[in-house]
Amino acid sequence: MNLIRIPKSWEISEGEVTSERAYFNRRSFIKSIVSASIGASSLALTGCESNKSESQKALEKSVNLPKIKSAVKNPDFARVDRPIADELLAARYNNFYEFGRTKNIWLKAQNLPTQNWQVEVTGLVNNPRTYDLDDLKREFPLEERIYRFRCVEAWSMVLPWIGFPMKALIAAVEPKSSAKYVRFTSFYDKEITKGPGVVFGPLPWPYHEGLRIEEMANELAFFAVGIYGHDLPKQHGAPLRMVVPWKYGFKGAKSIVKIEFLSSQPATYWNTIDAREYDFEANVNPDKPHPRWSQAREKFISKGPNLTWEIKETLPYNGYGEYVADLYV
Ligand SMILES: Nc1nc2c(c(=O)[nH]1)N[C@H]1C(S)=C(S)[C@@H](COP(=O)(O)O)O[C@H]1N2
Ligand SMILES: [Mo]
Repeated sequence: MNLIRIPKSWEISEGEVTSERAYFNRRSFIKSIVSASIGASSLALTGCESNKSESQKALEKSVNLPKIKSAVKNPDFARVDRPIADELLAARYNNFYEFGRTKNIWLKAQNLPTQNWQVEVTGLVNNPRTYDLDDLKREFPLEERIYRFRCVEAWSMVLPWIGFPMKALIAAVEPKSSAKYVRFTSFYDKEITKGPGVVFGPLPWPYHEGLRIEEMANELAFFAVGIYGHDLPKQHGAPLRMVVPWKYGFKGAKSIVKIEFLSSQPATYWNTIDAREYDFEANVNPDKPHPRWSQAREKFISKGPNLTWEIKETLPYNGYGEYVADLYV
């Protein structure tokens, strides 16, 4: 298909080289460009290039997880106008900075300790509670939702999440009227994750994100515990991650350990690093360029096993305006 293209150098600077990577030194910057273009034509994207089949087996194992049989397909989100991403491609093209700066962290992310996971829900609520993962899966009916996903770096995919709407958790914990914002905090243990600690200054770990409470209550806002019919692979943010499909991907914090209801707007990870480049709201908007590149178009990734894409127009609110536009009048 003629829309599938090999990246030209100007496109690489827009997408493969992550905005975030501007914080890192020039050497790894250049190495990343080289490995990204090699990656586009070879299957093995792991450190172990000499043994492709071992790496391929490890990748397949990372997604070979228990099926979630109880999830029902939500008919409102049963399809979008473009195909779901190849599962193994989505599983080796991730952002998870705790494990490193490149897209290729899936193998390192297998060190994430997900057993006996607990999520503390606290702050301005009537029913604070610490849930373990089985509580969440049992108490909140699980559904499958196929959503568009758009990274601020201008690549996009369609992903089939399994989980439950955030508004169900809101109903369970009963926020007080003073609760206006919510902070979501990711797992962090630098002995385990070993990602970049310091760049120009210390990075503001743990990864943390925030929403206005009305945004969290919106029909679309979702907690994922699964993807592609099974439990969430570690590289996608196991065992619980946020999915807010009308916002850039960085708003969707992975591997959530804490959810706090607050009276004022919390600081967030990328916004703390560079407020000019990553605003708190971070709604997908083709008319609002990132300071260093346009957001008018995106590189839509779907087919595997190699990394290819089609250029598409970016949609306001990532195509979800009918659900969310009235939050921003
Ligand atoms: N804890 C944590 N959550 C994170 C990130 C991260 O580095 N750490 N990266 C974000 C970004 S920039 C994107 S695009 C998505 C990527 O999700 P995926 O790898 O499942 O596609 O995760 C988001 N959540
Ligand atoms: Mo992203």
